[in-house]
Amino acid sequence: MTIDVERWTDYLIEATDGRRAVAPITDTEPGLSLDDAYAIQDAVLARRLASGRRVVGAKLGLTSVAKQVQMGVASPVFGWLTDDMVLAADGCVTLDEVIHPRVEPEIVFHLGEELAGPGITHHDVLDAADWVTCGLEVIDSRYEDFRFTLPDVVADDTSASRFVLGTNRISPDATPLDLLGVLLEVGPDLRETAAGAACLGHPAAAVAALANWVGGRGRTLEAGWVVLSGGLTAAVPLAADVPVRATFAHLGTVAARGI
Ligand code: OOG
Ligand code: MG
Repeated sequence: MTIDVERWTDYLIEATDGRRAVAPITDTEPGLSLDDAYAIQDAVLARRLASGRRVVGAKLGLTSVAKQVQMGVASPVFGWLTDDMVLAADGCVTLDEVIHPRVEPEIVFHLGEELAGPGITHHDVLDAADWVTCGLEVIDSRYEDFRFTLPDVVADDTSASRFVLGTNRISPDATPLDLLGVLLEVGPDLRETAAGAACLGHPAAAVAALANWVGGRGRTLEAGWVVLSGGLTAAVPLAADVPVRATFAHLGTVAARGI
């Protein structure tokens, strides 16, 4: 590895804490590899944990064609969720604390048992999860205009910023998750529609892939964690006082708004 991991870790933490978008790392380091990027992601997380944060789960990103097309990056990615990212059930996001937030609807798993890859299948995920709910992820790329390449977005914890969960929890096998429809509304306007299958064919298959990827890096998905399986639609900007609402079949409604 030829890159200076500490330098880029400082760079991303300062952007987050200073609420200031910065140029993608690859503008300066065009050779940034995916391994370099995950090393920066790990170092950013380690700093956060050293300052008192706690991991509460993991996330997939760029698991739907809608997201891959919107961001111009055609490969799924993963990142980590910490306790400071959890929003109250009203989904209010203090806009002074973020840069340029966007919102996307996701199917969310809560793990009752750990998932240790490799070899995890989507059936293992359905067995290990004790409940499933809907969520809105608030992404907030630290890069100007959400402009990034695959290694850039990985280094930046895949734009993780905040998330809010719905209150309706169902058993993972209560209904076929690939057939769950979702409507995404901004204020009174219907903006996007999708089904669970938009997420790599089945959201549980995406979580299985995640368990296997992190397993390859010596990590497990732990009991008690939440896993965001990835945005089903393109993300929409979060503005002051305009509610963004996702309504899912069987899972109910979850909303977020900027304040
Ligand atoms: C990267 C994060 C993508 C998802 O669900 O697709 C993501 C981004 O779009 O900024 O979280
Ligand atoms: Mg997401």
